[in-house]
Amino acid sequence: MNIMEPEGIKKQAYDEIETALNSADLEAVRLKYLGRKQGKITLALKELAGMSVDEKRKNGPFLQQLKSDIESAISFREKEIGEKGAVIDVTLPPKKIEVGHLGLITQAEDEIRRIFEGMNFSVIDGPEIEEEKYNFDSLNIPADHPAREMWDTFWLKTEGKKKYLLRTHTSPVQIRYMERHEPPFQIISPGRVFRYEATDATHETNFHQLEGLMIGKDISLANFKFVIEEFFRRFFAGKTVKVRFRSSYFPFVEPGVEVDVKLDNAKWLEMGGAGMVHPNVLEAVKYDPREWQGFAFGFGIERLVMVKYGVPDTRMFMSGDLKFIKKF
Ligand code: YSA
Repeated sequence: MNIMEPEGIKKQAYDEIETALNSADLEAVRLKYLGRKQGKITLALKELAGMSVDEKRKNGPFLQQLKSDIESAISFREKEIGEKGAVIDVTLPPKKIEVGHLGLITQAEDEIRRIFEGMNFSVIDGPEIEEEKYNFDSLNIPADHPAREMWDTFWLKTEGKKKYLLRTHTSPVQIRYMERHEPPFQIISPGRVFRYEATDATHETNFHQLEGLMIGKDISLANFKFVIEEFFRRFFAGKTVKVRFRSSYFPFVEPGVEVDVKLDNAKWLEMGGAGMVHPNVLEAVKYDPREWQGFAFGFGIERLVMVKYGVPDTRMFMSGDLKFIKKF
């Protein structure tokens, strides 16, 4: 070391200490300057022995000070690294960040929305925590009605006179909408529903439904048939789907049907229920059933997606299985 340039040495040592990223880097700096055999400062101190008294007086204290300054700087940096943990080296190539994407059900909901908006339907929303009145009573299913057993219910706490539950279907949205709007209109409402029931390949406790409602003058089941077949044609684009309507019963429609779909060689799968809105339901929202009629339907979104993409088990949607999620 040229002891005539101690300021340059100090600056260089400080730079190296400051840019040290971990304790191994710091140890290398310590050895370079303070190492017992080859350390630059150590060697310079050893050189003092061969110097005159005047030179010793001139350089000795300064070198001692430099040694102690470097020691302090190293221990300060050591603490800093310890507190921060590993210091980020911005020159290293970054870790590959995996970008997430919308889940299959959300993607399907978006597609369903677009198709129905294209047929002039409005998209509306409703609450998942629902009042008994909207989930059942106003849909022509009073407390003692045996049809309540069709929907195994997660009941929530009663507040005052109001009984709350996790909605078992999206049909309460029909009532909420009709209470606030005058016909004619056509709406859909996709959303999450809950049922307290045993699960299997086609049943989950937590799934999604697509509600639809069209009210106007002279609306008939033929209108429903056209709308739903047109929806299937667009949703299952390019695939041959067969649709069948079976007579069925829901207290809020008369007549009622169930709709099954079959793709190519697959089995028939029940997609949902539908029918002409029951006069009692229309009267409950103060519509005159002699003037206004309409159809309503409720489809399982998971079921639609199962048919479209050949998903064999509805429980896969909620499994969190990354292999399944990344496929779509
Ligand atoms: C009927 C007539 C209307 O005018 C309007 C709507 C409806 C449908 C009615 N609200 C309802 O919920 N009927 S349903 O109990 O038969 O369910 C409709 C569809 O939801 C089923 O056909 C099925 O596709 C799906 N579904 C029902 N339970 C399910 C399920 N999907 C997954 N897991 C479950 N546990």
